[in-house]
Amino acid sequence: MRTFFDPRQHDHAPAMELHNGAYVPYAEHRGRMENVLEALSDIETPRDYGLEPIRRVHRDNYLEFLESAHKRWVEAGRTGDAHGYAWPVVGRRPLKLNRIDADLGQFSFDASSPIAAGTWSSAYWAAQSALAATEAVLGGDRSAFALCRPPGHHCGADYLGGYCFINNVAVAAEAAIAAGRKRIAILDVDYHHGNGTQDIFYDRGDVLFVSIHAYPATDYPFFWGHSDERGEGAGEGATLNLPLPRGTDLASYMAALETGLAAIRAFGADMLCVSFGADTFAGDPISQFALQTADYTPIARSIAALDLPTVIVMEGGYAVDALGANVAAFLAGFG
Ligand code: SP5
Ligand code: ZN
Repeated sequence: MRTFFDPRQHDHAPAMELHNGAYVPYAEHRGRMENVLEALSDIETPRDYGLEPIRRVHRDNYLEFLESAHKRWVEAGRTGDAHGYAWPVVGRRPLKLNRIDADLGQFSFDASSPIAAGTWSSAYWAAQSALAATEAVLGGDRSAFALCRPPGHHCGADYLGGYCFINNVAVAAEAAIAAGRKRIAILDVDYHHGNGTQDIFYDRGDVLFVSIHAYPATDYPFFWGHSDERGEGAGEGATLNLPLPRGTDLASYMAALETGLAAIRAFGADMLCVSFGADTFAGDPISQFALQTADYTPIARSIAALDLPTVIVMEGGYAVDALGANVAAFLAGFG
């Protein structure tokens, strides 16, 4: 399977994140990719598809903010990574506030996703990797893998969060639609609910979003991913959330997966995009499912049995020493 990664995706290097009331080392670090790159061979760098495909997903004011935020942070006399501390919980009027702290609150939803000097470059090239994998599949490959870092599924059209800045899987889906595909299914198998992807396509009938994740009553991102969220307007019924309890093992995971796959079959997709997070692994330091490395192969085999052209996009996975093996086990299921 062709695999895409750009070395500029390493540039994003926030130092710390807020976790349980203390600053701890940033979990989504470049060592993750280094472990995966060692486990895979024949990595290709993407070509540059430009900003246009990213603008199909994200609002211009958000992209302008993201590209300039760290520079504005430095100009404001700050050191370290750009970080919000006030959020407009009640409502978000389209205010034009010329204060970096206000904009950090306006365009984010959590306190664990700092913007560092290299963030824009890395997020841009992660999206280009997703576009290269999409181009491979549109060109006739059965499947392709975008080794995206930073990940993307937590960020929406105009907000970042959850270590995510550009929604790579949404960029891939929109690129496929722009190339003439009519109905796209997105299957999100990261441990956390893909709230950004859900928001982006919530009122769309041409993109089915199916997510298997930890119950948002116990796990991040809390405010999305509940089973009664089913889409709205033209998108009503085109969102399917399948939350599972902490401790979930392969048997109960597979039961939920079969439910999700049946929905994808019924939808009649002409292409599949998979948000693959390996944070469902038993040894993940921030997650609580019980999947083993070998489990990723039968999971992937079931997904491959949909027999759809498939773009696989990397999301989370923080058990760094096992990450390459877990990714390789998943990709092996696509044979
Ligand atoms: C893409 C993805 O998997 N994002 C997950 C975001 C979860 N963020 C909230 C959990 C914070 C846990 N921080 C632990 C840091 C340990 N160094
Ligand atoms: Zn995750």
